[in-house]
Amino acid sequence: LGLQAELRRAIEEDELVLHYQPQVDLTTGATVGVEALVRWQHPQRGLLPPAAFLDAVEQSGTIGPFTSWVLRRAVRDCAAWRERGVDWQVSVNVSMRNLVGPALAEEVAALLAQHGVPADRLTLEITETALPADQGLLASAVAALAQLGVEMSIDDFGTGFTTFAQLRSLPVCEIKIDRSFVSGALADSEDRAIITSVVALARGLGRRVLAEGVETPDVDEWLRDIGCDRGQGYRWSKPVPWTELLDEPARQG
Ligand code: G
Ligand code: G
Ligand code: MN
Ligand code: NA
Repeated sequence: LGLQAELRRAIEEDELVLHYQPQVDLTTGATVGVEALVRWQHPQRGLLPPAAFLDAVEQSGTIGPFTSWVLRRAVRDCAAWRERGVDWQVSVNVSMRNLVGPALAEEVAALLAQHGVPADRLTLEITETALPADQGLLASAVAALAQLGVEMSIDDFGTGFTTFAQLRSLPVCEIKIDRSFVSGALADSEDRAIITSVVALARGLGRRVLAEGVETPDVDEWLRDIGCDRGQGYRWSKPVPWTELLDEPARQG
């Protein structure tokens, strides 16, 4: 069986699983959101990380059904923790192909309504590993989602192709600083210069800023001092099933 056929089966047979990693408000230390990170529970090869299959998903034309599965599961899980009185946002990674593909906003609106989840509890993380073919299509897709009240985030910021013009014009509410700048920031003045500048840029544009790859309390503290809003990383938790995050709330300062 080729990888593409296997992937189609994986989606149909529910072999995919979502792990979640906390996103923490740096001023309070409270978990305010979780990022959904997909894994594939492969019947022969065990639990596979996204790096083992995401390229194949993108190239095989299954990114539509794949992302639909992730969105359905993430919104369903969000409804389940809301039932327990937990008000986390949930962040889902979407590819540029999903965004400019057909009717993502309609699909998302139907899902949120079905599960009674408020639109502002869902964040879509957009990774721009390649420039989208059509800026107009991108702008109207993002506008339609923003109109619903869904939040959008630019993932891996600083490693992709987002222009200042796009940052200014797209109704994106969060900038997510790539972990390559964050993990070793205290030992690297260039990383610190980049992070400080992105935090200032986000503030000036009225956007939220999240640093990913926060591994230690001293980086957490430095980010808080320079006014970064949120953090994500091993400092709080690796990605785990959401029920484990309820059992072990994020460690405090
Ligand atoms: O969990 P891990 O660190 O192995 O994730 C590696 C990469 O895979 C991350 O950069 C993330 O953006 C991507 N990824 C994880 N889950 C999903 C998903 O559900 N959809 C998409 N499109 N990408 C994902
Ligand atoms: O979509 P994104 O690239 O942001 O996905 C997060 C990825 O980063 C996941 O693969 C996760 O396992 C990884 N990750 C999460 N926290 C940390 C961290 O503190 N340090 C490092 N090196 N990787 C992390
Ligand atoms: Mn992400
Ligand atoms: Na990232």
